[in-house]
Amino acid sequence: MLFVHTADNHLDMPLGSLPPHKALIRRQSRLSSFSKIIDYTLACGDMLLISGDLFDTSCPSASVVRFCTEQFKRLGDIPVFISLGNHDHISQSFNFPENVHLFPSSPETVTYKNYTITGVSFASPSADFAHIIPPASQKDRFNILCIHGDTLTQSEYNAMNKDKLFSLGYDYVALGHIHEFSRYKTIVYPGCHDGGGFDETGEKFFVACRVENKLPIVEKIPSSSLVYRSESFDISQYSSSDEIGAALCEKFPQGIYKFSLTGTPAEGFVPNISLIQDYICEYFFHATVEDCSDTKADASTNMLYKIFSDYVQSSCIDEEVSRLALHYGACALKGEIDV
Ligand SMILES: [Mn+2]
Repeated sequence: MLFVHTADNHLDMPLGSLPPHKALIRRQSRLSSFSKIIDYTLACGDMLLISGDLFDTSCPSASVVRFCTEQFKRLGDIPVFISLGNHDHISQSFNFPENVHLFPSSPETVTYKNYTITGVSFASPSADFAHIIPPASQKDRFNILCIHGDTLTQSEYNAMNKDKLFSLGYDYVALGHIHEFSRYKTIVYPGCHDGGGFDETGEKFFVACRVENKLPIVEKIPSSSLVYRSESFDISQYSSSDEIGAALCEKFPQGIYKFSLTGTPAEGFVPNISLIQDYICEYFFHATVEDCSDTKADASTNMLYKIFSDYVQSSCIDEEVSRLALHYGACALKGEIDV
């Protein structure tokens, strides 16, 4: 027995941290990574559980609904059980194929093979149904609860106490809402399947759960098509912006990045952020660079130097000339040379 569990796919999310043309490409790649979950289920799963926020809104675009319909159809007789969440709460009926079971707004238990699956969908953007979830009922089967909700904070999104949830006796609780993988006893958040912003950094997963002697053996399967990362990079040993650009491309794998430059660069050298950005945008899917180095700190305490370095950097001069200008400018401001 093996089933697949995913949640918080937010398939049509706008991806606002990317420029529009890249957001479009990224939305497609997030759909492709979702189709890999279908591939996996088709290859070795008894069923697919989706515990809410499959879509980013309760009125997803016709094209994304069509995409899901096609994907679910590929599963043939393998069932898909969906409990809708706060983002995609019940507001319309979908024309999903017959193998898809959408849970209603009050708890319902379905039996399939040697499983029972209990689920309930959000009927509006907020919900509070933790107190009406029935305990696991069929001791001779593997009992699963598939719902969306928050076990971490007191929130309006079906807040649940983890220990109370555990005491209901389910063999596996398939949760959604928190976009990061976590597990507490039999209670599992798979996290989102593929990052959608810098609040979802790092590798993302879906869960493949094997059942052995009524125990869930949980495996995280990586499913990101591209990973969001916030990275700091020490530029102390560099003296040109091109070198920094080259080093970033060499050191970091493909992805979507927010780089912070740190450290103390060689005297007189001020990294040219737009030059570095131009250099690395050829390589990474998307990357932004922020100067957090000591140069910046010095410059901000020395207004005159800042005005001077901004002027040099905005002038279209050769980088070597600009480096020398900043070096001599810094020395002159410190009174180390006469001008
Ligand atoms: Mn979500």
